[in-house]
Amino acid sequence: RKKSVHSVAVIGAPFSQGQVRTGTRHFGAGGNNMITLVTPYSLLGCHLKDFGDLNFTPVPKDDLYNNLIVNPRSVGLANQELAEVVSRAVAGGYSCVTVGGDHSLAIGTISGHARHCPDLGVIWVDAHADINTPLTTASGNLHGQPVSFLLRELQDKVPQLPGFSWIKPCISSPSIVYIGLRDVDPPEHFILKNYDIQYFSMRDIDRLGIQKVMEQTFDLLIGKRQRPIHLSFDIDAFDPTLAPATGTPVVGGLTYREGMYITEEIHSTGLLSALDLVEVNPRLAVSEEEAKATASLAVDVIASSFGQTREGGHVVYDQLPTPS
Ligand code: 5AB
Ligand code: MN
Ligand code: MN
Ligand code: MN
Repeated sequence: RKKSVHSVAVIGAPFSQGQVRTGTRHFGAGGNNMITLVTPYSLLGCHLKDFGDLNFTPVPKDDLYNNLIVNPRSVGLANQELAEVVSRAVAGGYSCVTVGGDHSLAIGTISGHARHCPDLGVIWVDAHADINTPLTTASGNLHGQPVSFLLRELQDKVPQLPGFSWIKPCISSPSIVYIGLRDVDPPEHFILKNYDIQYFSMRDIDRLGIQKVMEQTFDLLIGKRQRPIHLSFDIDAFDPTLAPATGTPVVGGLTYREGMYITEEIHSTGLLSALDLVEVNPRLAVSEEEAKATASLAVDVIASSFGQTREGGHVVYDQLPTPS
């Protein structure tokens, strides 16, 4: 296993306008959540820089696009601001953790990351493919569409939304691999197949096991050459029994062990350069326990991505006490 002291920037992106439920914004990196986040980091010996919660510029009159797409200008501007912060953090030598917020913020984090690391590869862990275009979405929610704005191959199918003109599509279809899919809309399935985008659905995980899935993921993304990894982790990839406090839960998700295996293996590559942890929404929990369980699962994902291991080797302990 590789071991290195990371400088980790933690950015709170309390942003929820990519979906219609409120609440996703209340799991930021700042405020009370910092307490739970700092503990595992300091244990891991990471140098932590807290960027606090970003204050996104509000857009007062943000009409629907096409009578359907919700908050396009707000989502566009917030992501433009987020991309700026992420690219500065990455350029400054930090690995960048963005705590959401809804998944539309991956538009900004991946754009910002790619400005400094144009060769990055994306691992998208999610129940959903989030690759609807503004013309295929049924919900109108931008958290179900971020990948469509980022993929070069798809751009002739994507209209220009108000607030989105700054976006330069920055990843090619061979540079993204999905893990955990189990709720894919028909147009999304068409896109995945037609553009030859690689994915491991829950069915694939059932068939192959998580170990082979990770092996094949790395073969696809870093088999030919080393490159920075952007992990975009939607908490709804986990089974809803583990992560109930999220907006679009889907039965039949990842177990805790599968989730930890994914992040441990990603850490072991030594290539993790940015991480999004999104769609945690304590307001949707029916009890305090549900909210806490979901948040603590999110913390485990982050800590494990940066070196916390189940076998305990991440804490430096190299001398046994001797009886005197
Ligand atoms: B999430 C759906 N495909 O487009 C849509 O949580 C769900 O970021 C999107 O993965 C879920 O609205 C977005 C039905
Ligand atoms: Mn998602
Ligand atoms: Mn999802
Ligand atoms: Mn969701």
